[in-house]
Amino acid sequence: VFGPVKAQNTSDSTDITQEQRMEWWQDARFGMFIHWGVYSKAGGEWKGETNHAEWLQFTAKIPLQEYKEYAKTFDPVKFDAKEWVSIAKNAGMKYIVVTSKHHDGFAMYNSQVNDHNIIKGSSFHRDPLKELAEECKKQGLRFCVYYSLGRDWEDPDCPTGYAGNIAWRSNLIDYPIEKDKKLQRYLDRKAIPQIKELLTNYGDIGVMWFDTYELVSKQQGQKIVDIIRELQPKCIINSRVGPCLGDYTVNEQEVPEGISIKPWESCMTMNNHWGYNKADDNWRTGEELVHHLIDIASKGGNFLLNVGPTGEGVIPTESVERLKVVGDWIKVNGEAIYGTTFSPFEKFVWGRCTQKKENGNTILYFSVFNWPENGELIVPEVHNKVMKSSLLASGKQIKTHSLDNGLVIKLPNSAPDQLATVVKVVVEGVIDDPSSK
Ligand code: H79
Repeated sequence: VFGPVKAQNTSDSTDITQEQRMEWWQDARFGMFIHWGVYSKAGGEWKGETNHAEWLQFTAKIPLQEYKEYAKTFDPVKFDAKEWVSIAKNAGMKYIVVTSKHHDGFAMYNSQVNDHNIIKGSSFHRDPLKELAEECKKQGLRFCVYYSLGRDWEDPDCPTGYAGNIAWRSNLIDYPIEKDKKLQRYLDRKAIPQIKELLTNYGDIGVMWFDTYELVSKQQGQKIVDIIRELQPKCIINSRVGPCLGDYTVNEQEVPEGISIKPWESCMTMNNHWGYNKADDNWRTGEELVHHLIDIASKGGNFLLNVGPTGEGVIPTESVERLKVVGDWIKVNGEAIYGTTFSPFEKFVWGRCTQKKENGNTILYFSVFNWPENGELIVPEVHNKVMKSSLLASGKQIKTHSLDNGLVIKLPNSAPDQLATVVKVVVEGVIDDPSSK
């Protein structure tokens, strides 16, 4: 897909365009987020409180030395990279994004930068990122890493705190010079060397997924972008590397209302926590997840769905069950998701649409959430000639006819798929997208 790349040290002068870099990602549409670390062992429970998760060190106010002692007992003996990657693959996911270092500053890989890592600071002595990277390669998924950039509770120079008590740098007229020097020291001593390790020792990294840059300046973020472009020009960078930087924007725990033609992603948990919380049984249903995936695809975005494996290294069965529901649906209906682009219509009350262009025609995929009582779907303002229409799952032909105000699709009396039935309609030519109306 990509021609020869010439690594240079600014983001704009590499020979690979952003569009080329984003190609696999835009086709992929669906990935697995994995929040896993020392905190997973507690399962959210600390001294009787049960509402902690990946923020454990902060929310339970655990002193660094005590957290380091706790890390030494971390020993996820049941961790099996092959199992995790298979679960993602069977769910129809095309990439995984795994926490290489969360806010606790603990590297979940073999880092030479300091001892706060899984090889030197835990009982595990294996490098799960290496195992996951190799397994992804075997099974054909892209390996991507999460890195907490602007928050690190191990490094004395990195500003601590959270969104509630730290202002965003862009809102500060005078960001104190000494604080900026400290942040720079942390970047030079820890973050940048670790980013280089990740980009050097784990083969191709699909995405560098940064989190929390609140106090990182545009120049500081740009320098990190330049380093990544130099080491791996094909690596995609999310927007949380610094103000107004990166290849695509991130939405956390929400899906935007409308369509966006610029690349974007929604990351979401299946229950109320990112990291494993054994007391949290507020699970979304498989159906909700399927609908989110379709909704996001219809708006031109990617869905990054989270799992929080246990301290033993096991993805909770509740998550696996739900991923199976999504996987079973996508095995039959994946054509309506992968390689599609955003809907040419505003969203419908009965469902969503994605599309693909092919030989001068447009393939429309209508995913029906709410089956119409009269068996008719109305698609307003479509006057293109219909070449073919069928149910995607069975290939069964269905009838359509045109009215002055649009296209009418005749459906069977009841929904063949309770989660979402996809109707595939091939029309001649193109359909204007809503932004051009
Ligand atoms: O990694 C996940 C979160 O830990 C991280 N981003 C996602 C992908 C994140 N960092 N900051 N935030 C999310 C926003 C801050 C949330 C908080 Fe809280 C609300 C901090 C304190 C109150 C969540 C709830 C953490 C503690 C309680």
